[in-house]
Amino acid sequence: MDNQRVINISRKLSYHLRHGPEKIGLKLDKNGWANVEIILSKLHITKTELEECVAKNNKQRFAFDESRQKIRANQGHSIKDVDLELPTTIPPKVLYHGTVERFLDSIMSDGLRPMSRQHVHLSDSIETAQKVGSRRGKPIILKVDTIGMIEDGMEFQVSSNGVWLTAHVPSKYLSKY
Ligand code: HQG
Repeated sequence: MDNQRVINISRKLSYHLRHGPEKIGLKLDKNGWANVEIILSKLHITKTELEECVAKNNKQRFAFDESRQKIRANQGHSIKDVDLELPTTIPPKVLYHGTVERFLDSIMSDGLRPMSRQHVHLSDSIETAQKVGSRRGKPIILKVDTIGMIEDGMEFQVSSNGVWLTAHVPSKYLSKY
């Protein structure tokens, strides 16, 4: 498949597996898994094409189950009922979040909120945070003091594609990089 087709299919997968499964008559189970056959028929693609999209996705956004009959998104869901059941994990001492200037006042008073997603998304690399922030303009990188958060009882999970997730980062754990 050419790259553009891989990207187009991946965008549809991202949308249906994280935000709007019902738009194509798909159901996600409580752990976010969807039936591969239904996706193939609704998106008019072959299993080989789907497998290529999963393998080539630049952020490894999707995963098959062992039987390869189910697929789910590794992170980024807005659907409240989906629980990926990721274990609580100790992160590196510092994590990063890329954002833009216009959100800073609000973030510094209210902390980082999940907004429309289930979790706040953080990364262990400055480079990734820069890419995430650049989606919205000139990136501003915030450092998250994870040690302080853990001491105060907050928890982290890491998705299988390496995105760190948490419920809320109060502003006292945030500083500008
Ligand atoms: C901001 C992409 C005002 C936050 C990326 C961000 C990532 C606040 C935006 C993943 C705020 C939410 C997630 C507050 C947070 N006041 N603004 N209190 N708290 N914000 O897209 O982290 O391609 O939901 O800074 O690569 O940008 O989808 O989060 O700018 O990994 O796989 O509100 O999405 O991955 O935006 O990106 P998002 P994000 P995928």
